[in-house]
Amino acid sequence: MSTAGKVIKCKAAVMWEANKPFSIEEVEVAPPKAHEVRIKMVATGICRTDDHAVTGAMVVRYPIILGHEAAGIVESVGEGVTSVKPGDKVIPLFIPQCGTCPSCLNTRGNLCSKNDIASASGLMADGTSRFTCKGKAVHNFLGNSTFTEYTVVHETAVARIDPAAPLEKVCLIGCGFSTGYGAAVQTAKVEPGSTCAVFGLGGVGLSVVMGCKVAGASRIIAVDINSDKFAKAKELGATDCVNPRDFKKPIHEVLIEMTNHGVDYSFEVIGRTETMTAALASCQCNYGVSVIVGIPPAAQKITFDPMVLFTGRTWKGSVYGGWKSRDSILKLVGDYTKKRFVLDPLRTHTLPFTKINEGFDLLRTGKSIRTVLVF
Ligand code: PAD
Ligand code: ZN
Ligand code: ZN
Repeated sequence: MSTAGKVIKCKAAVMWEANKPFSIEEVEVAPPKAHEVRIKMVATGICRTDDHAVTGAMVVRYPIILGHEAAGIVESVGEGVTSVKPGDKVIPLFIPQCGTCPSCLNTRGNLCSKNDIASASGLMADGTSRFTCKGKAVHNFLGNSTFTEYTVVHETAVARIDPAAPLEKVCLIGCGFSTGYGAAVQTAKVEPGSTCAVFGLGGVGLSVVMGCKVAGASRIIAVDINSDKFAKAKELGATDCVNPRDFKKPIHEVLIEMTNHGVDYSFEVIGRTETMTAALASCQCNYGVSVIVGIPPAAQKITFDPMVLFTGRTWKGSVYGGWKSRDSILKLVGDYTKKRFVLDPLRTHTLPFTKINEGFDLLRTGKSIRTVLVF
């Protein structure tokens, strides 16, 4: 029997307040309104950004259903939706692409102004939620929410993909892989023969390493305080691995010594202010480029000597790897199916969705790269 137009009762992992375990609850998911799409989730990765929302490092409104790195199948569509139809395999997008805002219209932009990162409303465009639990409205996360059997997103925040794509793998294109890979090939535009330093070797940082390698970097220095991450970094293209805890001097001095003058490109893929300034100081003083990929922790500020930028360095940020989300998903999934890059090394664990708390423990204890939850 078709569920279109009806409220669906299903399981979701609800976060009622910060720093608590996820609670698997029965929720009601309302039908999609005009220009919205209801998706049946098949697989979702666990990204550090979800954990930032748990700890308060990223400000969100509770109760909330987190998750933003997923793949699923369209269950039904609201009035006026033309880009996807029921049965289509899709990836929901945590950065929409409306096509009409300044960033969407500019060839260099990708952070659509309809994004919900800074505003953190947790609501659909009409100011309401499609989720309720125990009679209470539940917020969405970045217009996405994938830790649920069904979700509703705006049609500008969903992309149809090749029906042959394996959803438990390509879900990582929804965030971690594309963010890291794009930061290297698109935001920094790493040049052949250059030297790179990647701070933080989680799923996103390792994808930066892959991007630097594809771009032809001759030296890729992987930096992490957890040396267990080094084997995989080497497998994916790192030429050197450095643990800042093995040195008495600051890590930027270590990197400057290793490269004589500093790296051409550095990437902060952790989300800490001190590593953001360390990554900046590690790049060559005149033409070095440093990219912030890690989410800036809420309410923290950076103070730095402007001489660091005056000499010529470039400091920039990168959200979703600089990709225009809807336009790029089809190409990224196509490149994956053509084996232009790998995703398997990023997925270290696969768990049933209901074991979500176990998945977060693996991330917090540094044991996983990506855990994929399957429904
Ligand atoms: P992760 O937690 O899997 O990886 C972070 C890595 O950093 C781990 O291996 C840690 O051991 C390491 N680390 C922690 N502290 C230090 C330190 N002081 N020095 C060196 N290494 C350290 O996270 P992830 O790969 O899922 O995400 C990384 C960041 O990127 C995180 O802040 C996340 O929120 C952000 C992100 N940004 C975007 C975007 O669009 N910009 C998208 C997705 C994730
Ligand atoms: Zn993410
Ligand atoms: Zn836009």
